[in-house]
Formats: sequence, C-alpha cells, structure tokens
Amino acid sequence: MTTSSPASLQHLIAGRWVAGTGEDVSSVDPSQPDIIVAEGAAAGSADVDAAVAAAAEAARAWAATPIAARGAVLLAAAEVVDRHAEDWGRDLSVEEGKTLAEGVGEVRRAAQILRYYGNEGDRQAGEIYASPRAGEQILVTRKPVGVVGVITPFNFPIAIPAWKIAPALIYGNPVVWKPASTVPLLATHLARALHTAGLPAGVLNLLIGGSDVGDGIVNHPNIDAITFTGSTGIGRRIASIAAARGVPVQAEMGGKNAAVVLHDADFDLALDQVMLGAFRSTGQKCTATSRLIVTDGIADRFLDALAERTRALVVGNPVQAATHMGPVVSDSARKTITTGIDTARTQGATILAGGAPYTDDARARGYFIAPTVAELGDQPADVWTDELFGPVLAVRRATDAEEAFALANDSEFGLSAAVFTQDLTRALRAMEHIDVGVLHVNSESAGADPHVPFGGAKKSGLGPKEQGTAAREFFTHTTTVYLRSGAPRA
Ligand code: UN1
Repeated sequence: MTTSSPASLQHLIAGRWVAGTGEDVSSVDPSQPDIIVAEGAAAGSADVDAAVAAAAEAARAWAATPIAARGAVLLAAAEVVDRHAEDWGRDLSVEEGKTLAEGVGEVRRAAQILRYYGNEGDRQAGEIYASPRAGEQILVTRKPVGVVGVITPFNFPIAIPAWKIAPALIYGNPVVWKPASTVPLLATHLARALHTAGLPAGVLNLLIGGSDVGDGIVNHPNIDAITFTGSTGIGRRIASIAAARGVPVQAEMGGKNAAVVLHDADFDLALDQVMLGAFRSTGQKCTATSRLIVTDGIADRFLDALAERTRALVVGNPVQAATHMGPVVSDSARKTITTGIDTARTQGATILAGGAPYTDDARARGYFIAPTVAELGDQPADVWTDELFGPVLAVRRATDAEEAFALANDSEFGLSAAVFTQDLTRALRAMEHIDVGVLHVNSESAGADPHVPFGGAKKSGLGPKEQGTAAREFFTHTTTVYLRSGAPRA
C-alpha cells in the first residue's frame, strides 16, 4: 500500500497544534523507503522551552484535579483509541514495519493501558503506620513528582508511550513527550486522542524531533523527572545527566534475552514460542528472544525444526495479510544487524537459517533482514553478548538444566527469559537461578500486562519498574506525616 500524500508534522504545545521551529525532517515506510510517511519542521529549542513552560504552568491545577476526573479523561481517550484500532494499526504497520495484526493489536493494547490507569482512582489506597508515641498516627501521603519528560522508542510507538504517559497523568503530572522521530503518526494519534478526550491545555505536550529535542528536554531545568525506554547507551547518558541535575530517572534499556529449551519440554509449544519470541516485530523488542539454549537431549531435533520454520517465514511488506515478518525500522538498523551477522560468521558461528541479504526482489530496496539462526560453539562471540535489535537468534547447547540456566545468566542484561520444561522442579529451579526482571515459564520471552511490574534486572534497567502498582513509585513522591492533635490530650 502507499500513503497517498505525506502527513504533515505538528507539535502539541500548550493545547495547540503548531508547526515546529526546527529543521525539516521526514519519516519513511521502511519496506519502501522511497515513500515518505510524514514530513515537516521538527521541534526546535524554542518549542522545547514553550512546552516545558506550558507544562509547568498546568502542573498545579492538574495536581489539584481529583484523580477520578483525571481518570475520566484517560477512559475517554481509551475509547477514541479503540475506535481507531484498525486505521491506526495500519499506520503503525506502515511507519514502524511490524505486521498489520501486530499493529492493530498494539493499538488495542494502548487502549487497555489507558483504561487500566483510567480506573486507578478506584484502587488508590494508602499507608498508615503505628506510632510508638501516644496520640499520634503516622501516614504516608503522595504528591506528583512534577513535570515529566517522556522519551519513547520506535518499536512500540503507541503502547510504550501509553504506559509511560497514562501513569504520569493519572498521578497528577504534566508531560513533555518526545517520541522516536521514525514514528510520528502514532505519536500524533495518541496525543490527539488525549487532547480531544479533554486534557487541559499544557498537561500533555508533544514534540517531534531528533536527539537535540531529547537533549533539550533532559537538560531543561524545569523538568522534574525523566522516563526513558531505548538503547543502553542513551539510557546511561540520560541517567548521568539526570543524576547531575538531581532528578529521578526511570530507564528501560537493553536485553539479550534467553529462551531455555530443556529436553523434557513440549516440543511443538517450545518451537512455536521461540519463533514468536525471536521474530515477532522483526525481533525489535527489548524483550525479544535473542539467545537460545537447548539441552543435548532435544538439541538436534529442535534446531532442525527451528531452522526449517525460520526459512519458511514469509518476509515482506507488513500490511499484506500473508506476511509473517516485516522490515527493520531504518537503514542504519539494517546495516548494524547485517554487520552483526557477518561478525558472527567470522567469529565461527554456523548459520542454520537466513544470514544472507535480499538482493533479487523488491525487498532489496526496503530495510529487510532475513530471519537468522546462528549456532555457536564455546568460542566468545559478539552475537551472544551484544543486543542487535533485529531478527537474529544466537544458539548454544548445554548438557543439562543447570548449565543451561548458567548460560542464560551469562549476560550483562537481565530483562526477560523463557524456560520450556514440563518438570515442576526444574521450573522452580529456573525461578531461583535465572536473574531477570520478567520470567516466562512455557511462554515466549516478550509480553507485558498493564497491571504487573515490568522492567529488568542487572544492566537492563535503572530506577523503579514500570506499569501496575510499580508505576506509582516513580510518578509520585511520598510525605511521611506525623499527625498529632494540637490540643492537650483529654
Ligand atoms: C513486550 O514485550 O510486549 O521496548 C513489551 C521494548 C519493551 C516493551 C516490551 N520496553 O521492547
């Protein structure tokens, strides 16, 4: 499909949709990069200042708005998002490259997240402690943390923004949001949904642009907290700036997530789930399965079947119904991943499937990477340690479950993992042994429900976890109140 004419970029500042004052930018369809999806002037530094000022001005009234009224806006926005799931899912597929079904599913998921936080007023409960002194109570109250800078990645262009912005708003904080510049359509759709649902001017500001806009937000003296999802390098840089300025940061960063298939696993279930974990969204998830550890008892048969299934994946334009896997997001992503595969080969990997670029059909012009399975021996290999953020699965064999769990832990990251076994004792052992923020037993390594904590162990995350009740820890601060009567005790 082709978008008839490019959408023109606008920014939401102080409740008005405006043109930017920065340089001209454009985004493209990654399966047909000659097609421009959106274009216009990016936000400039004056826009960053105006957005932060609008948010700061809106802060007090928004914090004083009852949580149920804030929630009503999120619930109304959820309806708008749900109503547009088909169209926006298609836009998502066109600008980001995941399949149409995944695109529509993600838009519905964003609506679900908005609904979850929209109902937060009904669930709020607090803490009261016993006091060691007579006539005193000790309570913990919560206040919004202030103006929140939200910086989001390309790979979930509406779900990740929803799971950062919805809790920021429900707990009373105004937002200045910069999405990845590759996915402006979905950002605009979400901001419009919240705006038309009745969000007061200045409570949500959307700035589209590149890293200079992100830097402008992160360094702005009136930004009180920063939530970020993206690469480890940028996350650490943001965290160090935030630390120097003394503002809290929540950074959700890299993963090198392992699936462990033990000899007693249900073969077909494990195969289906490893395929989904590795190749859904073209492997562009921080929770994707990028390492596979198989024990000897099942390895030969499993790897044969996996290679065959991988070769059979239909790779192409993601809006076509027959497509299993679309392109990666950009030319630079394609180059990084292709180099990663070449390096794996020179470091001794055996390529069981994929590995070669598309050269002889329309895919050669798009940012496509063949889904790739690379088996390693005992040698060190970058493909085992470095996040490539694409459809590349590195494989090692293990003699038994203990060795497999140790290999799963052989990473500086600890976001998610999947273990396939029918043996309860081994599953319990995996829970004890594998050091991750999210563990799946007999399901793929990706996936996150809105009402439970999400985030990584080790070098995958910094600051409080996201979603569920965990989100409140980041988006509020507490006041411990020692409460005694002002009159003499009777
Ligand atoms: C999921 O696994 O469905 O950027 C969500 C990412 C993660 C979200 C994963 N923050 O891929």
